Amino acid sequence: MTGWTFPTQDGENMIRKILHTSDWHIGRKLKEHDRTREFQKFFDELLRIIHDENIDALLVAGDIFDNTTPTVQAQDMYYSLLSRLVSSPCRHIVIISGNHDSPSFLDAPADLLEHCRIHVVGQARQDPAEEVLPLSDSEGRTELIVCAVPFLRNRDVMRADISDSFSDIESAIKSGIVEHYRRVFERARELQGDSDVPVIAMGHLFLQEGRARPDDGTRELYVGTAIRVDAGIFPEWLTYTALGHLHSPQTAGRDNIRYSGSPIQMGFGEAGQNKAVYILDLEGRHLTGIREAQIPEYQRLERISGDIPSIISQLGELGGRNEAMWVEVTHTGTEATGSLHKELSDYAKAFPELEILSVNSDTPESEIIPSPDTGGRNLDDISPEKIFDLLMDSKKTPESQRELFRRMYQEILHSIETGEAYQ
Ligand SMILES: [Mn+2]
Repeated sequence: MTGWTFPTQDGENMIRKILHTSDWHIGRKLKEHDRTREFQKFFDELLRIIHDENIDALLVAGDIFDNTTPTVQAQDMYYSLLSRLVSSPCRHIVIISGNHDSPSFLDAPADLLEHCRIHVVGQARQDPAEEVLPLSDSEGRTELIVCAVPFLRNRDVMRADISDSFSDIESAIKSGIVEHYRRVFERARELQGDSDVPVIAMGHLFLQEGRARPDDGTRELYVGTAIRVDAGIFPEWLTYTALGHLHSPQTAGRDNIRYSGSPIQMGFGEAGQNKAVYILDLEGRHLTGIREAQIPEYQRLERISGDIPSIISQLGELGGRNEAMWVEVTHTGTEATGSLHKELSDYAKAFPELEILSVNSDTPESEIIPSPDTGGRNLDDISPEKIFDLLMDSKKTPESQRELFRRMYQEILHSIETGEAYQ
C-alpha cells in the first residue's frame, strides 16, 4: 500500500476489481427459438459475481443488443439489469455500442443513466477526446479513466481529407480508425499525467491477432471487406484493453488485450465451448491479475451428423441422457431425405427433453441425384420404371424405402400421362 499518492492516500476508494464482458446480443434467437431464459440466467450470474467479488467497475464492450431495433422484451431485460446494477457494489458501469447496436438507441437514455453512474457511448464522438471518461470516487477524485471507444462505422472515420490521399477505401478506413484511437489515447495520457490512476481502453473491432470461428455469430465488420487493425494501436502504458466483437474469450497480441467473448453460445458452431467474463485485479495503475470466470452453458447445444441410421442412433444416445438440449442434425448420407426433419422430430418425441432445431444436408447434389448406371444402354430403350430402379441402385436406397418410392413414382408418371400434373 505504499507509493500511492493519487487519488486517495488511504486507498479506500481505489479501483481494485473490474469486470469485463461483451457481446451479450440481448434478444438473439437460435433458429427462431427464444433465449430469454439463458439471458436471465447469465444476468443472475453476472450480479452474483459482482456481489461476491465486490466488483468496482463493469465494462461492457459492445453488441449489447442483437439488432438495432430491440423488442420491448429485450429492452425490458436490459433496463431490469441496469436497475439491479445500480444497487450493486459496482460504482461505475461503462457501455459502448457494437456493430449490432443502434448507436442512437443506446445513447437516447444516456443523460438519465449518467445519474446512476452508468456511462454510455453509443455514437462515436466528433472529437474522439470526448470518449475518454474520467470516473470519480465519492469525494470527486478521478479513480479510473476509461477510453470508451464505440464500434467505429465508416462514416465516423472517413474524413474527406483522409480519404483523398488513399488509393483504396480500406486503407482510408483503417487509417481513420488508427487516428481516432491515437487521439483518444493522447487525451487519456494527458488526464492520467503521473498519477497512479489506471487507464482502461475499450473497443469493438477486429484485431489482426484475433480469431473468429465459423458460425459463432460474429458478423463481418464491413460488407465485402474484413478490416482488421493491429493490436499495436493500443499503447503499452494502458493498464488493460477490454474488447468486444469476437465471440470466444481470448488474448489478442498481448496478455492484457482481451476479448471476453459472448456469454452464451451464439450458434451451434460454439456448442460446448468455453464462455466467460474476465475479472481484473488492480493495484493503482498496475494490473496484478486477470481471472476468467466461467459462465455455465445454460442451454445445451449438440451437433450430430451422419447417414440416417447413424443419426437415429446418436439421437437415441443423446435422448437417453435425459438432459434438456437443442440439436442440429447434418445429414451426410445418400438416402432420400425429403421429410427427414419431420421423421426425426417424430422419432425424438420419445425424448421430451430433446428438441431438433435444424436438419441440414451436407450431401453433394450429384450424390442425391446421380445418373443411373444403364450399362451403356440408351435410356430410350429402358422403361421408366426400370430407370427408376437403376437410379435407386446408384443411390443405394435401402430396400425398405423402395416400394414406397416406386408407388410415388408411379403416381407421378400417371399424373404426367393424364395431364393432371399440369392443372
Ligand atoms: Mn458480437
